Amino acid sequence: MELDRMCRLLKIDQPLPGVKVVKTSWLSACIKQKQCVDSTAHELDLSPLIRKRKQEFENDSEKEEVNNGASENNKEHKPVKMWHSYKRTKVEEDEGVDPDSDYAPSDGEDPETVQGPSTSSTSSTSPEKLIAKGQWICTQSSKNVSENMNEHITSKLEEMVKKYQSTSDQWRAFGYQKAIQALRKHSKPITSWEEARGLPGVGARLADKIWEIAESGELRKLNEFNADEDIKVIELFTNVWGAGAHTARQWFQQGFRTLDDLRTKAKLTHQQKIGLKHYDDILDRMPRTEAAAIEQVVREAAEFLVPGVIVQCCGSYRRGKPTCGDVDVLVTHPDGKSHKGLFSKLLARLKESGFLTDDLVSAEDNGSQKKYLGVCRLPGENQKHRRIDIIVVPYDEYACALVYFTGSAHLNRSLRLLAKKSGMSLSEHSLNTGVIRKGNEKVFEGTPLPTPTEESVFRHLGVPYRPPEERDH
Ligand code: DCT
Ligand code: MG
Repeated sequence: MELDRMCRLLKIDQPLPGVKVVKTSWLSACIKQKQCVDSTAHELDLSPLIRKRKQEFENDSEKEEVNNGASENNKEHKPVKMWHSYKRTKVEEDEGVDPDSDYAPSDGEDPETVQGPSTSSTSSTSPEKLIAKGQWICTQSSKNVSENMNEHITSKLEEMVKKYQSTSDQWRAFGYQKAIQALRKHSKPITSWEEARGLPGVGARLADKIWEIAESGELRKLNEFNADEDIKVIELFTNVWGAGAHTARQWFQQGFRTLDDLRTKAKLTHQQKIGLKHYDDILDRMPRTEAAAIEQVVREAAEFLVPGVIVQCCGSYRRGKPTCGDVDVLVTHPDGKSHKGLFSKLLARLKESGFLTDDLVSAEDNGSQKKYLGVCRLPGENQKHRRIDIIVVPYDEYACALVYFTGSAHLNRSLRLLAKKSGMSLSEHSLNTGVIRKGNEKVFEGTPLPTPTEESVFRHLGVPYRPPEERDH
């Protein structure tokens, strides 16, 4: 049976990780022997089919952005894994196989873009040369990004991305994201199928979809998704914090259809219980004034414990967004040592006052940085519960942590890729030079460059400095 046909019959988008597919001979053998026999001899090897399928998607959706020069582009959607790898692989306990694992090794760099030779080598290309060769997201101000002339199309494609993400179809999701990016950059509304097909990253099938929206304002496939009660339920479940697409699908397969079903019948992790308890609050974005008030609560507690401490709200808040999905608070101390021991004292104090209401990840160590993920609530009537992340970092990692935690995620991917292609390596800890890679593997970590300020990080990378408001890519 063809893989596509099998997926259609099973109503799945791709073979489920860890699920074996056996020939009917296995069933016959079980019946004959009146027991569940070992399936090994009867299993279908799906890997060539999966590879073929992946290749098809890549061919279709990852046509190189030749005109844009840098090959950074088509990898840009791949999630940066760092702190966030925790959220995906452990907290979400997603897939058994991390859907992103093909794309981002633990330091968050993209293995596919810089294919090192088989022997050890460093890339000798300077960032300036790389920048001169193509358009890098990180060299541009997000404010200069021209108006999206195809908003009517990209908004529908964005909905498709969400659907595919919740059904674990990462390849399709990437394909659509890539098309969205190309459409956003396109300086005029799409007026023909050929024009859509000519966009970088857009194959024939995606061009069909784009053209369908351009012509009719609708996308049948999206309407089908929206009408599909099963997908609605899976989406509802995917929005539980700590539940990924795989868990959502499992709950669905166990017969659960509502959040109440989950509350009363599902086996939930600690994080999922909290996610359910504050389901609506967590999904709701807060006004930036509220994020500022939350930052202030953390600042007062930290200042009480260690005078002179730096407490800075990063993420979308620092980028000047009017609303924030969560509050990302960075804490450090300019004396280089008083941050030590502060993490647990600060959390204890914030819990004591009732400000921190629920822990999601109470302490995650990342080198000399520490991170807390939880839920907080401002004092007073009618306050909502809000997601808060707190990181405490040593002062010598402050600038790199600040760049990372401010984001956007998209900008971070671009900066890291530029660093990688220039034989450097950027993380939330440091910017290293002289990194040696063998293929995708780092065989020598390199030497940290002095990065006292964010400006210095940008300068080493040959990228014009952008204030946070211009990093909202
Ligand atoms: N980050 C990253 N890669 C990711 C996710 C996040 O580099 N995959 C970085 C950049 C932003 C920072 O971490 C905080 O992340 P979020 O809080 O998830 O994003 P945000 O930009 O603050 O947006 P939101 O308003 O939704 O919180
Ligand atoms: Mg945030």
